[in-house]
Amino acid sequence: MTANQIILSLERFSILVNVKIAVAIGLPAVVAATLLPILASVPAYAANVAANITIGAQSKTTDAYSPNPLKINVGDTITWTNKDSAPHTVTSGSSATPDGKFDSSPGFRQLLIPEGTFSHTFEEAGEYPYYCGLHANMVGTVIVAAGGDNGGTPQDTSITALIFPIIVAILAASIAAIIGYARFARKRTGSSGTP
Ligand SMILES: [Cu+2]
Repeated sequence: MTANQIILSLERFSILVNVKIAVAIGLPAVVAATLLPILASVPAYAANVAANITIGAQSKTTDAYSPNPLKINVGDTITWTNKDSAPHTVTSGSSATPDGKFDSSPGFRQLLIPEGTFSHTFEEAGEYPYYCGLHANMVGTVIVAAGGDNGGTPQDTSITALIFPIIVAILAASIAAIIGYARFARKRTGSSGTP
């Protein structure tokens, strides 16, 4: 091996090491950036949450609506579907007294018929009791968290939700590449300086 060949192989080794360093830093950064919003549950996602009025609901109480309680985040929309064969309502309030926050059937003009749906978006955190205007024994609660994981509610996986991790991943990969290149460039200057 000539001196030039040794230097060349050292340089190749140096590139290899720096690529490994870049991958070692970049890969966990990409994984972390992808998992971060899932773990932190960024509250900006407007999730669509499905709920049902269950079969035989009129003879039920806290199990008439499912899931119950329904835990969501601010900005989420719940859509109730009447899976029962009888008409019902989704009316906010307690003790059979409406509080006017939401109602599938104001004045009982439009009942939730079988397979009928009613949607409501929750813009404020808090607990929202509701009941059926026809069968006051049917009761449920929506619990809206100010932000973050409220447990059990699937988050939106649309492209909007992916933008943040993608930006973080690109930034992390760029930083890793710059660090890797800087180390390589320094070693290269050092090896050419000493014959
Ligand atoms: Cu009912």
